[in-house]
Amino acid sequence: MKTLKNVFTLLMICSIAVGCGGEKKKEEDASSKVKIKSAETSKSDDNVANIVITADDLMKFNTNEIRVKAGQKVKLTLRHLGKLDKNVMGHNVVILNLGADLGAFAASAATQKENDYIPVGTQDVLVNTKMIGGGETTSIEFTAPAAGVYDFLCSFPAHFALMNGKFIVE
Ligand SMILES: [Cu+2]
Repeated sequence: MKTLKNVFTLLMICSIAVGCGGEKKKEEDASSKVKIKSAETSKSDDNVANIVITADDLMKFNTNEIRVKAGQKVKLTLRHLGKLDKNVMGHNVVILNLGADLGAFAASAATQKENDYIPVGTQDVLVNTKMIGGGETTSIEFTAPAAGVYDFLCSFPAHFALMNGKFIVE
């Protein structure tokens, strides 16, 4: 009987300990979400750069710099934290090839609504996410190209003036 009681006590302690652990983890998750202010590179797998960029209804990315290593696998996630529709405040991330002209590309892209603002047959784009609206998230995966400083932008009309940055491959 005494043994049974001991086992029961032990079980109680275990479940309390597990319960507490769970609570703590939730708090950590919540705080890590708040901290996403710049593009973060996850170190969990050295060969995968896990980049998260956010954008909002104020026509802004949360960062103007992304850093990865040549040949590294890149998972690029764009989160639109705003509320406005894709037709009004659509956002994407377009990384241009070296040598592409940001202003010229953006001007051309602005005329291509039916193709989600990516010029048909363009040679300027290294990779791009799809265009999303408020509350949506999209991801792409690709292999980082040769070392260099690449431009990235949102190609929704007129957004590139505020929504641009450097994709730096080391
Ligand atoms: Cu945009």
